[in-house]
Amino acid sequence: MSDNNRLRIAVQKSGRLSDDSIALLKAIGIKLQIRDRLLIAHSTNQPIDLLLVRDDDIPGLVMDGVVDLGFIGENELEEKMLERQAANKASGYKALRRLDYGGCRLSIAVPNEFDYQGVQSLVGKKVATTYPFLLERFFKQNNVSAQAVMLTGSVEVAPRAGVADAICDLVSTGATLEANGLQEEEVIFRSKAVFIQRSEALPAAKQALIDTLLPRIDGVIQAKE
Ligand code: PRT
Ligand code: ZN
Repeated sequence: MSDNNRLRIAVQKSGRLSDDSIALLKAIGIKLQIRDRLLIAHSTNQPIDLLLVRDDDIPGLVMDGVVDLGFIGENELEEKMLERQAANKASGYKALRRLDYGGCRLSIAVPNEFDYQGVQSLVGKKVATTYPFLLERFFKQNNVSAQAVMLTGSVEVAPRAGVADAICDLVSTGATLEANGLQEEEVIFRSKAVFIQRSEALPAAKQALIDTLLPRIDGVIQAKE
């Protein structure tokens, strides 16, 4: 069993947020020994353990109080919060710091030949996405009656495959959209990585440790500016 006195931090195991999150922890003085394939990594100089998981799992681990802290993209966090609210599951968390990496936007894009005249052009259309709750919230806020079609991957090929009329996906440089003959039309959410804590109060010693980490994170971010 795990030692309950050690701070548990969920970090993406492998992906766009992994290296920056682990580099940040190292930069604030946490020594880590990370071995491939292992779910847990222990710090050798602090009472801290990392849980290395898929990013999709991180909001739920924090909201269920399985871990104390997590590094996650705001897009994934907000989507999971809406999903859990709809299912009446715990969806609370505390955002501790917005970070300087993982920047992207969640955008609606249409095929180049689509005659887009604003959001009303989406009425009656199918929009493929991995973020159905964020997309449906956008539809509702804009009084658009359209259908979100859930795809966990290859969203950008959905229009060509005849599965959807448009897509709603993460964009950073825009190269993927361009390569797939898609035009970005609406930015529905802007995201960066965030450092979050479970909403339930922690034992004093754990909270005291977190309170020493935050100024060091601020220092690292400021030094890069
Ligand atoms: O395996 P696991 O589930 O952990 O990873 P994942 O494949 O779900 O996530 P990953 O590692 O791809 O992304 C993790 C997080 O990084 C996202 O949730 C965002 O918060 C952030 N992020 C930042 C991005 C991007 N930029 C990004 N460009 N996530 C994905 N993309 C993809 C996008 O989906 C599209 O396919 O990159 C492509 C677009 O990039 P451009 O540069 O061509 O516009
Ligand atoms: Zn994921």
